[in-house]
Amino acid sequence: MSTKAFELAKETFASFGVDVEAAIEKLQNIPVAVHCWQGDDVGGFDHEGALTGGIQTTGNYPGKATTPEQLMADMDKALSLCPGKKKLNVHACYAIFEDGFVDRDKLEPKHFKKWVEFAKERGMGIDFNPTFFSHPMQKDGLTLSHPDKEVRDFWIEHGKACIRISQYFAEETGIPCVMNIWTGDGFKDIPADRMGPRMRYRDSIEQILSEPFDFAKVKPCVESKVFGIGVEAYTAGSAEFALSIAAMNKDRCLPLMDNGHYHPTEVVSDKIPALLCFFDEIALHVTRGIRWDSDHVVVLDDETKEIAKEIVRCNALDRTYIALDYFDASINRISAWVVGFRSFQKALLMALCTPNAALKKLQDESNFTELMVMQEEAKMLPFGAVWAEYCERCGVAADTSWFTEIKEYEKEILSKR
Ligand code: RNT
Ligand code: ZN
Repeated sequence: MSTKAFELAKETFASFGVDVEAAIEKLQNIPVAVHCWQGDDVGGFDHEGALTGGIQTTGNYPGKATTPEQLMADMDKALSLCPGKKKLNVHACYAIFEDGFVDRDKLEPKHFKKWVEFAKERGMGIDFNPTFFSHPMQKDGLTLSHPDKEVRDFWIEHGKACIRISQYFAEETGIPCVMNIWTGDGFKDIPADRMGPRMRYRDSIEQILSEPFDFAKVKPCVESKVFGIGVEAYTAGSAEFALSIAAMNKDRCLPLMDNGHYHPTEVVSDKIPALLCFFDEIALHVTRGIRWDSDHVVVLDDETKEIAKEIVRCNALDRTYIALDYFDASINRISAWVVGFRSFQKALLMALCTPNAALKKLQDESNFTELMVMQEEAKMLPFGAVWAEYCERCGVAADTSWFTEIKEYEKEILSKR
């Protein structure tokens, strides 16, 4: 039963030409991928030891998941507190070895059977990521761009194995699988050869993409980055590199933008409409960098809202694969999942309830004074009442009572690990 506040809000939005019922319905069908790696600080199950290779988690909050069962249970808890449509995002290092360990170049679909069961039981598709870090074959900070062919070949085989696993995910779930290639390949200090590693990186990615797959089902992406920890001077997979390789292989590859991977004054919200002019589909990692690619939990800040607005305004909801990508080890990890997911849902809801058509008209008529007035006015529309109604319809709490559940889970389960 909808509240009085919602009915009033609906009228207000209608007077701005916004149909909130349509917005709510749309939002319920926008898949957002939830990254398994928030649950264990990007640990995985195929190795002991630290996260290496250009990324870092900080913090040591108690209760981290250390087994597939724990990670799945924690994810379930998080998913149950989030409204909207979810997709599962798994990294190759989360392989589950039931009949013996194999290295990353030998991974097979069977090592992810449990994840498929988990996703199917919850009606989710699966996105996938080869893991080019936290492994001894990452040598001298390099994988696919290493000068030694043996190193490159190991990682090319890993990439190909992941294509086959992605195809399996898509076939099992009936939902396309986005497979994202990100490596931290780079140098700590000024290199003498910037092009060589990129030529090798290009060749390696193209070899991975030569593995047969159905592009309607598997969506390989290349994710760029400006720099990583320990490799501050040079990154092989720079923005220009990643965009160009996707553009040159448009029949089998998409660009992926992570909003933590650019210079601090660059914004992905402005890059989305630029790429949509050239690519049929694009992929995003939504994160929150503070001063660097710190991967803080996504909150409802201006850029998060702007990213959601661009996807909606460009009418690109079915051309944009949205995934969350952050890892905060300093707070309750389940809460981190929930805050990030709910924040992006709020951003999408606000985008869908913004009078985009009316604002665009003002711009096209060069009515910039009124455009400013209306854009500011739109910020104060009663989004909260619509959010509450949306949560109610999705069967989750609109207020912070979800956090009470997390505190109980922490007391009953996490604190006993
Ligand atoms: C790293 C990239 C990459 C990773 C995941 C774990 O900077 O953002 O996407 O976060 O693959
Ligand atoms: Zn990312």
